[in-house]
Amino acid sequence: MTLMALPPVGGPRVGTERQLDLNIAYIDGRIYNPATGRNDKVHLRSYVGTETNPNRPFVAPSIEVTPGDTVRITLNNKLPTDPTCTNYTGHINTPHCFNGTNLHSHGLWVSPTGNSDNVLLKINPGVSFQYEYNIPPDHPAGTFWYHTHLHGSTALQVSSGMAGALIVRGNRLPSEKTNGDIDTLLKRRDGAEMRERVLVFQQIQYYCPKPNGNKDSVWDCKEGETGVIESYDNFGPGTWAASGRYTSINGTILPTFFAKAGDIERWRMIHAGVRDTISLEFRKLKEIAAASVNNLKAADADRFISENCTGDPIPYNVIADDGLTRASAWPTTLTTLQPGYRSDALVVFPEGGRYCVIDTSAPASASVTQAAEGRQLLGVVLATPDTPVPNIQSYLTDELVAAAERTMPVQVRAKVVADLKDGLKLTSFTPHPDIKDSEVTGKQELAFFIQTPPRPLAFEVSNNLGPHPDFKSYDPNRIDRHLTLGGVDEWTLESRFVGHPFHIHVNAFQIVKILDPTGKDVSGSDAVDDSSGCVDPQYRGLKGVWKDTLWVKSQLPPPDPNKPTPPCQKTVESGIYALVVRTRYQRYIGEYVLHCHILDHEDQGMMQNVSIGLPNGQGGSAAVGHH
Ligand SMILES: [Cu+2]
Repeated sequence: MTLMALPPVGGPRVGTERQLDLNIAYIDGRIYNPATGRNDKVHLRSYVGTETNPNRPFVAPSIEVTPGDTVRITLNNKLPTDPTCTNYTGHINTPHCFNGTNLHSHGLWVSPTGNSDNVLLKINPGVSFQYEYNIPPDHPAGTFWYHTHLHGSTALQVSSGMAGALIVRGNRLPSEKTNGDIDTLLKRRDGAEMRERVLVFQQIQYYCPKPNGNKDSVWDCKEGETGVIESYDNFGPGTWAASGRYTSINGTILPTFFAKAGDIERWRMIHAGVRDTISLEFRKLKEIAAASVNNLKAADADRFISENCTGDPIPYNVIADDGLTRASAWPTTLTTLQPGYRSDALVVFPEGGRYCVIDTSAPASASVTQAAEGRQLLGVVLATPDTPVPNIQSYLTDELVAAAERTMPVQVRAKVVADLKDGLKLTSFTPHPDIKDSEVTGKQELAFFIQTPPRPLAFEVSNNLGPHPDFKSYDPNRIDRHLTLGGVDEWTLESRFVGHPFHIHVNAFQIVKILDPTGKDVSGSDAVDDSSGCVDPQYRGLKGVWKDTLWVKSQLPPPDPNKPTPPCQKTVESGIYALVVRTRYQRYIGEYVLHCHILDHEDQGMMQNVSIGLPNGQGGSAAVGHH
């Protein structure tokens, strides 16, 4: 499988307006299945953009915008009529209205109300609606994404591939007073832009219903059968591994990327999947193994990687998390991407040859599946030879310093260069100033929880972390938190039952500290998080980083007494993590949501309504909205 770049779709540009039509309809297509070597027939809901590549329908078109743009996206819901959208009598937290939809611009700092990033809207079959995102001129440039977000059908539609990249490009240079866009630094010696790849990772977990109703064999799609996603019954713990499906990249399974040794590439990675944590690593692939990659069963991938993806992992540098440029590049060999995360990395393939792009193993408590995961192959890079790069870190530093000396304004040039030479600091490119202790005006507490049998299964959120947390499932008619515009809250996030990725709309947050169950801060640059019994690298270096989605790690359920305890699986006794983050409520008012980004948990109730109101002038918040 060869991967072409996604064609950017900004739609026709009129002044600072951009327009795009997205039709939502069932599409018949094919998805490559490495286990059988066949292209499985699938019948899935999909976004159909005016310029979508017909060969890769199950990833939405990339949208590119610049700060100051008005983006109009018209959703035309052409799915069949669905009585569970119009005459629903069931429970709000039972998945329903699979043909209803709406749109969320994940990570954008725009209004959450009216016809903007309003996920409380419902676009039923047969209805068209035009969203309007007014992207403010001071919006950070970075890697964002969009996806469907109707409570009750979110996981089903995103798992069908209804997600795409939303890239904000900026050309603002830093000055003595204001920070600039990292885009202005990433230039080659010849003045051209550094090479860039937009990578949308998706986990399309289609199944093939059997005529005899057998549920165990639904992952085995025979010739002539059609893969669908029409139920939540096949979501849940263990199903991803059982399905044998692969994480796709830009709609392609096991793609090949063509690169040149020594080029600095910006990988804009978006975890648009729901089912599986991605721990990204690059290793050299033995030449002799290259041919066998295309017929690789997911269950055999771990063995394949051990035998063929040899050598040390390739070091690379993360420069932005969730689209927001870091104060310092993070040198690593492994990045943990949870559902909803973005990661911008500068990657250099040090010599010619083939490289494995690997989703490496993660400890159980670090992953969506809540099980110690085997490794998966995501794709292969074919790098043409050039002058080898023996030391990536010093090479990257030299190239970025050279870029800064050519491109940065004279007033800030010395600072930017000194920063780069001091461990690749990027302090002239961060979008938000740090939130100091003195700025904090209030606090919020949040805990996630899943009620399990013998009690009825329920997906819940609490507003307090005390001994008697008030766990509640989502109620569309209840505002769970009243926040005040201009306020700055310190939030403490916990999970009382397995891990969940916390996501809040509108305003990003800054990570203050992440305490493991013993009270040790595991977010420092040299911290070691080994509370699960294995080293988990995902929190290291996150102190001070801005994000909009963050994994809230927790204890695991008690092990099955009839099975041996797997490695890396300390359980209830090991307690819970406390994540402390701060956020400013700036510019926008109205109602919006926070939720778990394992989207089937969200659909089943792990979500809250929050409202930002104007200050009432008396130290409180004035009521807003219809409640
Ligand atoms: Cu969850």
